[in-house]
Amino acid sequence: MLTLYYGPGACSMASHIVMEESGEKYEPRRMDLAKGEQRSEEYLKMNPQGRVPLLQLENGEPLAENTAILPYLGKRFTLWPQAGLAEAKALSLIGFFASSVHAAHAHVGRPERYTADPSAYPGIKEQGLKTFHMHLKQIDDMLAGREWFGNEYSVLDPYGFVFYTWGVRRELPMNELKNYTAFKDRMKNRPAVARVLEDEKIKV
Ligand SMILES: N[C@@H](CCC(=O)N[C@@H](CS)C(=O)NCC(=O)O)C(=O)O
Repeated sequence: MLTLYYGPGACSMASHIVMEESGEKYEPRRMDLAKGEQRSEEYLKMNPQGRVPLLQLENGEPLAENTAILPYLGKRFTLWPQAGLAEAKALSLIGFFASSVHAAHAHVGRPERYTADPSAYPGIKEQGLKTFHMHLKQIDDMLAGREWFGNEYSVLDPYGFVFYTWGVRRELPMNELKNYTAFKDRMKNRPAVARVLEDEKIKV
């Protein structure tokens, strides 16, 4: 059985939704990130980065990073765009989400990663929020005239959904992003998404 280590409201929500969508029995392991459970000696042995998500495979092997976990789960549960260019585009979007959108948000929540000078935190947070908001607008444009990020529902959608919830958390004017908001409503209508939102106690 697969084991998923996740933190409520974290980027691991994407894998959490995928596991719920899959219908496969799995072991969800909730981590209290505020308490630092991700930095316990035992957890660091599995993921030296001290981050979620972490997927533990049936043979005990750990797999870290959204960029690897989501394609792996997508292929396992046929939630992955298979055709040549569709797959390349999926990887392109996952790369953008992980390295640009998530990274911009990290400047808001974790300014200490980017400077040793606490007096610089406000400027880093402010610019991070601006960049994050700019990326959310780009995502809104990508969704124009589309139901899902790919031609069909896939692992890209739960990942894209996470950043909407973060926009709400940071009190950005998300309702102005019409395509993204309609996408969020479609996601919320999926029973697996509703279960995860309830479990992680996320209002969106
Ligand atoms: N590059 C990693 C980033 C994972 C990541 O930053 N996870 C955050 C939650 S969204 C985390 O575990 N934070 C805990 C910490 O930084 O201590 C990925 O995409 O999987």
